[in-house]
Amino acid sequence: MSSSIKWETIKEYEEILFTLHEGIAKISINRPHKHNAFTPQTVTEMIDAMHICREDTRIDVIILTGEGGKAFCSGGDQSVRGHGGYIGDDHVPRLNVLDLQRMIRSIPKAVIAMVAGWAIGGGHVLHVICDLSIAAENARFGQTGPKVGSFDGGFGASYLARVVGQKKAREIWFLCDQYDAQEALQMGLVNKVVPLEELETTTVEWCKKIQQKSPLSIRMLKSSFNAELDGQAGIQELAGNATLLYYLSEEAKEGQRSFLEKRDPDFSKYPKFP
Ligand code: S0N
Repeated sequence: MSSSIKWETIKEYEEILFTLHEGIAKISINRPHKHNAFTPQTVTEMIDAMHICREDTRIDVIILTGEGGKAFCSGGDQSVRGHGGYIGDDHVPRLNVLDLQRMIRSIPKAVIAMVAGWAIGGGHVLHVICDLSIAAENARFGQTGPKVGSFDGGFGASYLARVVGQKKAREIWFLCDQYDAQEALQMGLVNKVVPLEELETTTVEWCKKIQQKSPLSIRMLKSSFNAELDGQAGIQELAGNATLLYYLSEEAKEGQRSFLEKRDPDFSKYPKFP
């Protein structure tokens, strides 16, 4: 999956790589010996990287992927699954991938899943939540929960059903079958399929197309797509963006100025649109 694109390290971690190329951040799970299954530490590192992606104004678009070309992510690492969650060094059981899911969904920048090989279980859910998914021809998709004693009834069920339809989503979960890249394309689970050797260059091309667009427009669209599905949290996200836009207006600034200048605000000159 390697390409000639030069990535510079943003921050060093133990279980992920976090790199940058011309405003494009890449978060890559680096556990290819386990098909990039995630531990609580992997997820904590991904959450930290996502925080940086949100705050760092150099970053426009985020790619989520896995190292090695054989797996995007095979879900929770079953060898550290304990009583009530996945167990890290602190011996506390966690399902912190749910926090990561919400961050991918709410970060006001496009997140693209770059999928080579397996996207299975909780790894499949991660790509589903991303705004766009680009798959290599070797990509394989599926859920395993009912086989390995788990399920994701949140975005993993309801949002999947929004993406592929109720019948297909139930088939994916109830049968635990695996689907190749072309099948995934046909069911609208991915946006594009390319040869493995073109995966990174195509994904970066898509990122660059997004980078040329209005960031506020992309931001508003992402929260608009989320709003209806995400209930109060979705409305909060969209409304937060409306407030951001309002803060940019002279009308809102007059309100702030009048307070600081200890006078009544004069909103009379601002238009009342029909
Ligand atoms: C991906 C599969 C189909 C690939 O098969 P293949 O090619 O035959 O490779 P293997 O020999 O099986 O794998 C290579 C090595 O990688 C290890 N490995 C692979 N996946 C995992 C994994 N998930 N955990 C630990 N190790 C893994 C193999 O063991 C092997 O290593 P060696 O050679 O040393 O034995 C196949 O590997 C497969 O089916 N993997 C398991 C997929 C799976 O069931 N994943 C877990 C599903 N559940 C979740 O992801 C939970 C998500 C979650 O946290 C959650 C969140 C919200 C709500 C609920 C949940 C929940 O708990 O479900």
